[in-house]
Amino acid sequence: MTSSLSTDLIRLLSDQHPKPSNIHFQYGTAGFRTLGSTLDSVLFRVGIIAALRSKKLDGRTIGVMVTASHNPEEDNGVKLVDPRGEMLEAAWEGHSTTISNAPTTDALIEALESLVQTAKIDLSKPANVVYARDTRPSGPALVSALADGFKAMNATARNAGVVTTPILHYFVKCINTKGTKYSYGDDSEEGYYQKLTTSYKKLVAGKAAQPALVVDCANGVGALAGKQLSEHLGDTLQLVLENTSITKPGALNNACGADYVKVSQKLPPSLANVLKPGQRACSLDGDADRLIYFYLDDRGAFHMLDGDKIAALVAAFIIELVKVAGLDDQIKVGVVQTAYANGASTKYLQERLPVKCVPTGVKHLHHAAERYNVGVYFEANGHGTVLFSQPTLDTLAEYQPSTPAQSRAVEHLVSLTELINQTVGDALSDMLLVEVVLSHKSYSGEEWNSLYVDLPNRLAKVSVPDRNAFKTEDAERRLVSPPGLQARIDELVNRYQGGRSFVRPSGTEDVVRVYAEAALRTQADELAMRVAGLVYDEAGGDPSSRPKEFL
Ligand code: 16G
Ligand code: MG
Repeated sequence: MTSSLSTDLIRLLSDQHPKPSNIHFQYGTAGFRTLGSTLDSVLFRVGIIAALRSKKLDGRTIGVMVTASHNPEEDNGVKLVDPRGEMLEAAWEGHSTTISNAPTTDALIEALESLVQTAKIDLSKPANVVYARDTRPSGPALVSALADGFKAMNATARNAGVVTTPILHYFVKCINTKGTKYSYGDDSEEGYYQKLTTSYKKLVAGKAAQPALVVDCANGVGALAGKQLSEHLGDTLQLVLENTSITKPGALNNACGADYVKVSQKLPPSLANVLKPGQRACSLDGDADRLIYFYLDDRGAFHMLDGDKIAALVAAFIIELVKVAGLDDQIKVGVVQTAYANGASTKYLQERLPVKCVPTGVKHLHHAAERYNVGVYFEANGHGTVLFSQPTLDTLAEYQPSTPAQSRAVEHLVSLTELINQTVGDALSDMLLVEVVLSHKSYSGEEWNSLYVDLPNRLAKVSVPDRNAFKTEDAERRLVSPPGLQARIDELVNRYQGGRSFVRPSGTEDVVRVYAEAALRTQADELAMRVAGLVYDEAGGDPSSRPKEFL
């Protein structure tokens, strides 16, 4: 191990991955994300950054995931995963942005040397990395640029192949806890499926088998994982995998997947002849970290059960188990949401347990959820999980139940801690979690849906010249800049019964997003459109993108 950067090697390899001069890259909410064809230099540099991050953390393994999730097939992206399987520490998002924008190889080497100095990185430490990609066609070339970055740093890198984002997070946590008392599991795909399905089988033992569940795999990596999961589940849960065309050009996330369902509030057309009235179905997104359920009623009308409905279902179930176990004095359950949570869900949850609202993005939700004994967090878009604190895990392990009912409830809680991916939202793990609750409650989709009635709502987006001109406060519920715009939004909102609307800059796309809800469908649509118009006029947006329809 040397104690300085191998600048000759970095130079040689960096010259093969030049930065395009006209693009500014930004490590945003979900890492770097843009057109896959522009990301070669970014991937090379992320390889170097991952190695440095590992050295900084004494050689602990860092994860790198190459994916653009629910975004179009031509997009791609990359994000780093910290050693406990959680999102990269915020300061390093800034370092990553700086390094990705160094215009030349010389500037890159200078930026790296400066990072080594300021972050006090001991270069003699080892660098360990595990990486994976989704099914995007641009993936293999980008992964090879990434591998050049590892090579430039002489890092030990393990290729985990083509897996879902949550599986990569799982690997990172397993590798870093191996052989300790916090060992999280076996760091293999087999280990992941075994862990999920073993706990699932325990949780539904003795319950009547549920009717088959239709799974829309978004023509992405969830199709591969869904197949393996299904094989491990055997007869315990029949999955009907749809939208599994992972090699068909243009198919990924196209008119299918969790984002399509959530934003358009429609059934993927490809399922029109598959889904029977009353049958449960769900959609994963392109990297299988989001989940949205839905069903058609007897009249063929579409009903969506989004992240908010999942949070309500799951939180109520866990609270009940804690109570039956006799642990309600010791284990407090709380929920974390964002401004996108449907107002009706917030009301429902607030009547039952503590609820906190935080800015969009998994890292905000995850950190807030860590403050509860059991923290249930879900974004309305279907990304979420449940975190059990270490003291809570210890309580569950040590507790001496005094009745068979208490004992059963504790066993179920322990199995839930195994079933639920503790690192990040995981569509497959969440799907099994939902199925457990539905089976325990004997709920149909319709019964689940009737926990509360969603307020009609609408999402819109507006292209503006500079989304950074939009600044928010109060967990993104109010705009502080451009000045005066919030007052005009308030004035509009007041004209609608049950009206609520907010505007925020996207962290993943060069747009400003608008959310609106109101008591009536037509009013929610109208409010969203009018607020979007206001944003457009304020920002002097591109005429071709003046809001005409909802995207
Ligand atoms: C990313 C985030 C998700 C967030 C979304 C918001 C992660 C893993 N995912 O998909 O949590 O809801 O971005 O996108 O952090 P936006 O800022 O473009 O609205
Ligand atoms: Mg995703």
